[in-house]
Amino acid sequence: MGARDDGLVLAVPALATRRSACRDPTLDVWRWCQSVVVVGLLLLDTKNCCPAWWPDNQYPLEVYTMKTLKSLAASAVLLTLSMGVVQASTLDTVKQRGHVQCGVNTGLPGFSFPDDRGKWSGLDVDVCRAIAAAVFGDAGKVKFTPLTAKERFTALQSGEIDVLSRNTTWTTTRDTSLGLNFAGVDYYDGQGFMVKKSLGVNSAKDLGGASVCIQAGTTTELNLADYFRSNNMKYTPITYDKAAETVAGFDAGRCDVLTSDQSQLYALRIQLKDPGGAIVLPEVISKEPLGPVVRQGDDQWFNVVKWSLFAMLEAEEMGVNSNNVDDMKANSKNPGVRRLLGLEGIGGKGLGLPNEWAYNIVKMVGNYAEAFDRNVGMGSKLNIARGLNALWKDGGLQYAPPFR
Ligand SMILES: N[C@@H](CCC(=O)N[C@@H](CS)C(=O)NCC(=O)O)C(=O)O
Repeated sequence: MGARDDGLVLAVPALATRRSACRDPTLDVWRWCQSVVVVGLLLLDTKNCCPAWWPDNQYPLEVYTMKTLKSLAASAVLLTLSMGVVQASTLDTVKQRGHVQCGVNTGLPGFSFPDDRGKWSGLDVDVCRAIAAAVFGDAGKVKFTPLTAKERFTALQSGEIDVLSRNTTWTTTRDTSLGLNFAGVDYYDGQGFMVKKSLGVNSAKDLGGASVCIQAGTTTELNLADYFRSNNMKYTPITYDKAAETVAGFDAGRCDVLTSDQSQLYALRIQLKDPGGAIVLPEVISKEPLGPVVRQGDDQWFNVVKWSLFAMLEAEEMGVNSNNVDDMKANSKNPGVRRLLGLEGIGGKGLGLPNEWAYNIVKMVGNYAEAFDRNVGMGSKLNIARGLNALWKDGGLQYAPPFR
C-alpha cells in the first residue's frame, strides 16, 4: 500500500507522464535547451570534429586541459543558469499565464466542491483563491484541476498544476522523496471511522473482522493497516478511487465501516441516503495535517504559497477581516496591522508581490476564521468546531510566524 500511496509516483518530473499533453510547455522548452547546451559544449573544442577529450587530439596537454576546464566551467554555469530559470519560474509562469492553476479534490464538501455551475468553494479552494489574490489582486484568477488521491502528486510534479491544495496530509515521504514541499497546514485533521448504527459498535476496538471501505492512494490506507495490526485485528479492505464511490459502497452495504480523515467523515455522512443512521466512532487514530504543496526547488513560489496562508492566520490574530479591512487600512495605528496591510515594513518586496498582497487576500477571501466558518465551521453544513484549528492564543495549533 505504501507503494500505491507514494512510491509509484515518480519523483523525477520528466518521467511523470500523466496528462503530459497538459504539462507546462516552458518546462519542456528549458529541458530541451539544457540538452542542446550540453551537447554543444562537448563539441566546443572540436578540431577535425574531435572533442577536447578525444585521445588523438592534437593540442598540447596544457592547452587541452585549459580548454577542457573552460568548457566544463562554461557548461556548469550555463546549466546552472538554465536550471535556475526552470526552478525559479513558477511565479513568472503564473503571472504570464494570467491565473494560478490549482489542484483540488474532485468534490469534497467543505474543502473543494463545485456547484451546479462549476463554481468551486471550500477551505482548500480558498487557499488557492488567496494565492491568486496575493499575486494578481484578483481572487478570481485561479483555475481548478480536480484530482483523485492517486493522481495528485504526479499532476504537481509534471507542472500541470502550480500548487496542490487537496486535503493532503504532510508526511515525511511526501515532503522528502517526491520532489515536493508542504507549505503549511490549513486544517489539522485525524483519521476516524464511520459505521452504521445498526452494526451496534461503539468503539473502533470492536471492529475486528470488519470490511472497511477506503480510498486508494491515501495515508488512510496506511494508518488503517497500522491500527489493525497493532491491535491484533483482521479486516477486509474494499478499495475505491473516489470519495463518491466510497460513500456509495458504504451506503450499499458493501462494507461495515468507512474510514477517512475525520473532517471528511462528516462531509461524507451528509451524502448518505440516511445520514442519521450512521455514527462516527470516538477514536482518532492518526495525525493528518492537511496543507498546500508545491514543487521543490522554487523557493520564491514556496514562499508565496506559505505566506498567503500565514496572512489569513495573521489577519485573524490581528482582528482584521474582509468587512473591516478598509477601515483598518485607513485608520489603524497598530504596527502589526499596518505591516500586514503593507503600509509599513517589508511589504511584498521579498515575495516579488505588490505591497497590498495580504490586504488583497483579506479583502477578497477573508481571514482564516472567516474561511473556516463558512466552509467547514458553524456557518457551514459540516458544523465542525475549531478544535485543533483554533489559533494558538485560543488553545489551538494554528500559528503564523511574525510579520516583520
Ligand atoms: N489526507 C489523506 C486522505 C486524502 C483523501 O484523498 N481522502 C479521500 C477520502 S474522503 C478523499 O478526499 N476523496 C475525495 C475524492 O477523491 O473524490 C491523504 O492525504 O492521503
